[in-house]
This record gives sequence, C-alpha cells and structure tokens, in this order.
Amino acid sequence: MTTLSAKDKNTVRAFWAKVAGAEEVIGSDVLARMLVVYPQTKTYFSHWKDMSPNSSMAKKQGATVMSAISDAVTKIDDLKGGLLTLSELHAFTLRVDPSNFKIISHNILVVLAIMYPDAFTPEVHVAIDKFLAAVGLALAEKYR
Ligand code: HNI
Repeated sequence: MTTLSAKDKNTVRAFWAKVAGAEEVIGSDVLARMLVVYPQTKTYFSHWKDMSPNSSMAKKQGATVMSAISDAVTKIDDLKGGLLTLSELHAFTLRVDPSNFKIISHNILVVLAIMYPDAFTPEVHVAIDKFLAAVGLALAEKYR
C-alpha cells in the first residue's frame, strides 16, 4: 500500500475543510449507494427495521461513518492507534469482512467527486484514495 506523504496529508486536510459539516449529506448518499451497488453489504444491517437505501437508519449510519472519517483526518499521523477501538469493534463484535472497507471507500470517492467536482482534482483524488486505503488498513489492524 502506498503511504501518505506529507503533501498528501496536507491535501487531505485542505480538502476536508470543505467537507466538514456535510457529513450527513455525504454519508447518506455513500450508504445508499453502497447498499444498492454492492447488495452483499446489506447482510451487516439485517437487524435494521428498514434496509432500504433511503431509510432513516441508512442516513444515520452514513452520518456516523463520515463523522468517524472526519475524526480520522485529525488522527492522520497515527491512524492505527487512533482507530484501534473502531477496529476492535468491526473485527470482534461486528465481524465485518475487511474487503468491505474497500467497497465503502470507493463509494466515498464517488460521492465526493459528485459533490465537489471542482475541488476534486486528480491530486485530491489520489490523496483521498490513499487516505481511505490507510483508514481501511487501520480498521483491519485488529483482524490478525
Ligand atoms: Ni462501520 C458501526 C465507522 C465501514 C458495518 N461503523 C460503525 C460505527 C462507526 C463506524 C463510527 C459506530 C460505532 C459505535 O457505535 O461505537 N465503519 C466506520 C468507518 C468505516 C466503516 C470509519 C470505513 C470507512 N462499517 C463499515 C463497513 C461495514 C460496516 C464497510 C459493512 C459493510 N459499522 C458497520 C455496522 C455497524 C457499524 C454493521 C453497527 C451499525 C448498527 O446499526 O448496529
């Protein structure tokens, strides 16, 4: 996996300044797309009363995930340490297969590109892609 350079980190921080505050809007589209385009992800949410992509539960979960990503931006220098508790939760309690972290990362990239077409330059794209890969790796840390 490619590591984030100091420049990548600054690019992520600068782009995230635009994203801050829009976690719920971004997150609900991320969750909706993930559930529609990769329906295998629905297995983890079978306890929801309503598993449809535009349910209030999907919206809430999307906001939760994107707020956690915003928090991860502040921990960009130590994602493995910063996301340890979340990793334990996904590994031992939720038992989410780590391949799903790639799926959600892809959906986040798609939504960011749609919502911020001008700011989402190739340079931002590659920095956010690397950052999300590092977040996924940190979340998978407790699986071994
Ligand atoms: Ni995830 C709960 C963050 C990817 C399935 N998830 C959370 C919570 C956070 C979170 C925060 C709430 C924790 C708490 O209650 O203490 N999840 C993240 C992040 C990513 C991610 C930052 C990746 C970027 N989670 C995924 C993926 C799946 C997933 C890819 C499955 C496809 N997460 C869950 C499930 C829950 C969850 C299931 C519990 C939700 C519920 O309704 O009980």
